[in-house]
Amino acid sequence: MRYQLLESDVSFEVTEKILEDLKENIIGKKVKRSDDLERIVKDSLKKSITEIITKNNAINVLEEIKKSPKPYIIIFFGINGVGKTTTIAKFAYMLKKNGLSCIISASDTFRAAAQEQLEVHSRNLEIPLIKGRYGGDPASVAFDAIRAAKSRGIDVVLIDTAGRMHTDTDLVNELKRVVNIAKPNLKILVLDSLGGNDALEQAKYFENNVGFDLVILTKVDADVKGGVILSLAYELNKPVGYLGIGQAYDDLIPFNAEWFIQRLFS
Ligand SMILES: Nc1nc2c(ncn2[C@@H]2O[C@H](COP(=O)(O)OP(=O)(O)OP(=O)(O)O)[C@@H](O)[C@H]2O)c(=O)[nH]1
Ligand SMILES: [Mg+2]
Repeated sequence: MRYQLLESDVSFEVTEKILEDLKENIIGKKVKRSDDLERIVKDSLKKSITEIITKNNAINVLEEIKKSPKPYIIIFFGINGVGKTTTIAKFAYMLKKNGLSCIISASDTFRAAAQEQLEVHSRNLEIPLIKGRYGGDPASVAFDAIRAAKSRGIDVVLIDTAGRMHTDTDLVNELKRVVNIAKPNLKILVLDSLGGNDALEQAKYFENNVGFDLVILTKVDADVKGGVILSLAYELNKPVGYLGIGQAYDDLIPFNAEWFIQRLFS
């Protein structure tokens, strides 16, 4: 059992906690048949996992947006290639489907192709985009997007940012600056589920340096169990709000604890 949990990228601490719960639940229980034992074990696992995940329920972003003053500002960040830009396009699509207007701030002025990548999405989705100059100031792009949203009465501003590793002190400081200027209502950390427990390390790093409210876990369509979701909840008190399950615009789904438990033990 321990091995199965660790194999699913559940961190050591969380695995220990789940097994402790299990021990407590089994001791003193009369087991008549082996069926009973299996059921007790399954129930105990489900209970402790559900407890961990639902301890910090993700906020309902759509509801939050609807009841907040316009524009509601969301910034997306994370390390290189995790799927930030793609996730923003999916997020914009979801907003549109829910009757909310948005504008995208292409604040990744660091990677040459980032602006063009968003331009394609913006055209496909018919969503306005504020572009930046290559090498330009990402905070000023965000500032322009927010100003445009205010003057056009747009509901939501989605800010894309350049991927950064913790070794990029300059880029991390730059991210802090964008956050200070844009004053986002919501800070979303994008994590790649293929990164396994490294994703937890990234989360700790971003939490200590910038802070974040919600995780979007991408590439869950790959054959991963996503045990990092448990670690995020248990060790950082951070909820996963959405999962990326493919490359199409509608491949973003709200996180669901039951779905997760089924997957973990399938
Ligand atoms: N299968 C799958 N692929 C995804 C998912 N999300 C993103 N991708 C792919 O991951 C690759 C990187 O996505 P981007 O959105 O460019 O990632 P990024 O974080 O913006 O990258 P940088 O801006 O370079 O840091 C692309 O090929 C995406 O299509 C997902 O949920 N599932
Ligand atoms: Mg990008």
